Amino acid sequence: MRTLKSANSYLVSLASIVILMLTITVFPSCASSAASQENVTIDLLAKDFAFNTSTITVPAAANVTVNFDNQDASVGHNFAVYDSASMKKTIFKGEIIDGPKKITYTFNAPQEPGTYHFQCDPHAQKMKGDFIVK
Ligand SMILES: [Cu+2]
Repeated sequence: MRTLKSANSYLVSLASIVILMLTITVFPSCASSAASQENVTIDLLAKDFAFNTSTITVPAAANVTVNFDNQDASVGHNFAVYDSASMKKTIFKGEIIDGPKKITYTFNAPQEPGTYHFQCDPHAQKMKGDFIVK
């Protein structure tokens, strides 16, 4: 009886140690994924009805800052991100500003890596590109 009891308490201690070790092993990965939310700044220029880039790449879930510079006088441009060119899902839609003017947009990149779509809403046929999340 007594040996059985001590064997049981030995098992309980062993289980506690295993749980503790699992907790220690799992927790740092949670901490590092939270810390991986990076800050990214993109300088984007709109001039002569064109963006200065056709590809923007950011890390997943990044805090994105877009310094947008519309240099077209009396023309309204913006920056917007969608799931695709068919615009089924809006990731971010920036305010349209008439140039010459600058504006700072901030938003969170999608968690899911993939190739998304960015554009200027009033000129989506010409002013567009790939918004890549890695
Ligand atoms: Cu535009």
